[in-house]
Amino acid sequence: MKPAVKVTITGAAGHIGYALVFRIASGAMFGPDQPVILRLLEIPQSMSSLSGVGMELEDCAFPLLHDIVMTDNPEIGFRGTDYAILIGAKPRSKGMERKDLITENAKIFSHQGKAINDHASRDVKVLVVGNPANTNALIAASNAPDLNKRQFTAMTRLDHNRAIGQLAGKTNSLVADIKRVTVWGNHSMTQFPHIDNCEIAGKPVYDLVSQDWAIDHFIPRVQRRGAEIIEARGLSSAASAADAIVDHMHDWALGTPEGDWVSMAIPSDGSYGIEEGLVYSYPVTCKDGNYEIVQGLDLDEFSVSRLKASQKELLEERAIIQDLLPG
Ligand code: NAX
Repeated sequence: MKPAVKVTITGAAGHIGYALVFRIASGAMFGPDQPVILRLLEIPQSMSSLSGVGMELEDCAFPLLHDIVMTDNPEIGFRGTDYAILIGAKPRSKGMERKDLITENAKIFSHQGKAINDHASRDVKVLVVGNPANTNALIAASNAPDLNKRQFTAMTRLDHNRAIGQLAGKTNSLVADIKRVTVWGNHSMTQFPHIDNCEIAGKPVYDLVSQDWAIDHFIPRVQRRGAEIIEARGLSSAASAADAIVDHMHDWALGTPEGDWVSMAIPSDGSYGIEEGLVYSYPVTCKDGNYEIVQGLDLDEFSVSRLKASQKELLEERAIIQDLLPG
């Protein structure tokens, strides 16, 4: 049997954490032959609730789950970890300005970036989910000088999956037949779900839907899907977010299928004119634990303007937390 991989999950007692940990322990993330050790990190106030999650994990008797560590100490939580999934974040409270939310969360992610730098495996792969996810990933990466910035990513896979879901519904197609969807930019309302390169069952997408539909219905629907779910459930997305986390880490570690790509927010290398260093969502392919940006896609004027709008928002977010970026 393979040696167990260590997976740290922050905010493990929260809504997304509760929907996620059982799937990782069952083998959904790394496959049915890969044992896992879960390191669950919470804040002191949530440790009692976390102990209940731990009991339920034990009660599942997952054959692949070799150990569970539960802690409110980041040093212990990140010790030797191979995969770090940073979900725990401060929610926006009543009357809180967006700027305050960004600043409050920046403190958490700078602290956790340092702890990952000092205690995690040198090959750790980090996924930031807690919002504002792209900027939190930038802060965490900037506070981990001994690691490569490429080891820090943020999640736009839920947006990517939402885009595929909308296309499947509209065209009455199978999800498995939809290829080459991209979500560019920030995980926010400025994200740009983009289907110009998409194929459905081998046909160009615009044989099946019009460009007007894409601009007037599809893009805003995907951008607002989170709000639509909150309105319906009275709670934000949890199971679908957990599913997207499984997909993101699975594909990063084990690879993307031939002929397709996925969306990941990663430190920009300047591709497509985006400022180097910003954590920006691109189309990527993954192989052997690495990712590469898909190059050479044609972008029309409308698309370029959407990419720039999301970049502008990320630059504004970065300006708010500039003093937490060392150097
Ligand atoms: P919950 O409030 O249910 O859970 C958050 C958990 O994090 C709580 O148990 C809390 O005790 C813990 N926590 C807070 N600060 C912590 C810290 N410093 N260290 C460790 N744990 C800490 O929120 P949930 O619905 O699970 O959402 C979590 C985050 O995901 C939010 O920031 C949310 O906005 C974000 N999302 C991001 C998505 C994405 O696609 N990138 C989609 C889903 C979600 O909205």
